[in-house]
Amino acid sequence: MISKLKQKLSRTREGIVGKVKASVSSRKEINEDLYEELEEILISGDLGVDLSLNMIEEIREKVTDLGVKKPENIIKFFKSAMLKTLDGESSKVQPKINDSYFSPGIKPYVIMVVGVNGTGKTTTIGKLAAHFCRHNKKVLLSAADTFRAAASEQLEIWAKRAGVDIIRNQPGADPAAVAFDSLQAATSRDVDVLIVDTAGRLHTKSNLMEELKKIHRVLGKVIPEAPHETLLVLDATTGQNGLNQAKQFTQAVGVNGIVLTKLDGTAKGGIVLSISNELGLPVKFIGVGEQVDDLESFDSTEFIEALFQ
Ligand SMILES: Nc1nc2c(ncn2[C@@H]2O[C@H](COP(=O)(O)OP(=O)(O)O)[C@@H](O)[C@H]2O)c(=O)[nH]1
Ligand SMILES: [Mg+2]
Repeated sequence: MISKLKQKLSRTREGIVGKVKASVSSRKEINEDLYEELEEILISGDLGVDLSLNMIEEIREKVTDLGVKKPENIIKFFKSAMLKTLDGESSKVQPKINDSYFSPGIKPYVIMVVGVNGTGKTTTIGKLAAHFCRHNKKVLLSAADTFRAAASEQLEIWAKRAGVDIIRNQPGADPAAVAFDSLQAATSRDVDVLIVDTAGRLHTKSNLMEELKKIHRVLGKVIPEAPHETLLVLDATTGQNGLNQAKQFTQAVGVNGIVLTKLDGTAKGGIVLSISNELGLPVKFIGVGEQVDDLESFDSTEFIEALFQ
């Protein structure tokens, strides 16, 4: 498990931890120069300016308090500072994608997936569907991204691959109506989990949030608690921009958790820490590739081990 993650996160491993290790081992003593260099590494790894500065400050205090002299001895402080950031209130251990993911008695469990176009919503839904299926859950997908024909076709391909059903309508159909029909179908077909795909951009951008609110509301008309979970998909390669997107989506429909995709393609995986620090939302899943198995439940300990081991 860790070795797979290690390989998938190799760019961030090299981009942050690799650079920290190199910087530390090239020096004979701990001095201001070193702290500055470390700070730059963290900022360029997308941990965010505030978090990077705080982390260096914390490390500096530990070095002074414990009288640490050798530069390489501060690597373990990095590791613990990162783990501490990830283990804040919002990032408790996340449920694995298995039976324990769902609270007993909730059926259908409704997951609404939101996010900007291209972040990886449809791909993530396909991966989730396949995982849930493997745990003997009956899954239904809802193609409520009706603005591009290609969007529901792509979801259909994933549905076939995962061996699950899909509810789709003509391109241009009212997405809230598709969501409504899907939830009714899920109820009558005894489905365990319904996953609703949504648009990330409309012709008139300002209406996107209204459209998502409408979908959210309509789901709640069929089952008052639905959606039980709203996942926001963020693309790790877009860095700090993602945090602003997150705030908009959260204001519109509320968000229970983040799926951070494309961590395999970036050296700036420090964004995971930034999200935990700034949004107060848990990272529930990480996407580490385009294949069906390239989705992992996020586990802070595994993540940090994969970067430092
Ligand atoms: N490398 C990589 N690519 C991904 C990942 N998740 C999605 N993608 C790719 O990102 C592109 C956009 O994904 P898509 O699911 O269509 O995004 P959507 O517009 O939000 O539905 C596709 O080419 C996906 O294969 C990931 O975790 N890693
Ligand atoms: Mg899509």
